[in-house]
Amino acid sequence: MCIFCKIANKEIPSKVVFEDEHVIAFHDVNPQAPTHALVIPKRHIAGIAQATPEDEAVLGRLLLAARRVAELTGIAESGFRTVVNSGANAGQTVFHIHVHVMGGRPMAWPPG
Ligand code: D5M
Repeated sequence: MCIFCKIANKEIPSKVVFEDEHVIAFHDVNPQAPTHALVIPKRHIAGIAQATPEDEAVLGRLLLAARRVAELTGIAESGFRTVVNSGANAGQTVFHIHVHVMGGRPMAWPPG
């Protein structure tokens, strides 16, 4: 079982920000901003590149949960960034799809 499936199953502890039937959000262990959480589906999907039409609803739920995380962590009004890395070359290291939610500092563009 992958590490994020273990977090979703509570086999590995995490600092949960938000959870419902379909998704769970928790603080990133290696934060890149004052607030940095990850939103994942409880059902394993490796990444955007592996998503199918069956995943349409849960992919929408991830972004709505990202908004909820921003509200709960107090970064919704000041602005926040959502990132989904897809593939090793893009920086994906955990192959269970996750939306990074980052805020609490100004964000530069383009990203590295
Ligand atoms: O992002 C993967 C992210 O997952 C990276 O920012 C570290 C984070 N990570 C890895 N293991 C854990 C645990 N156990 N708890 C919380 N956060 C974790 P990527 O886009 O794949 O590079």
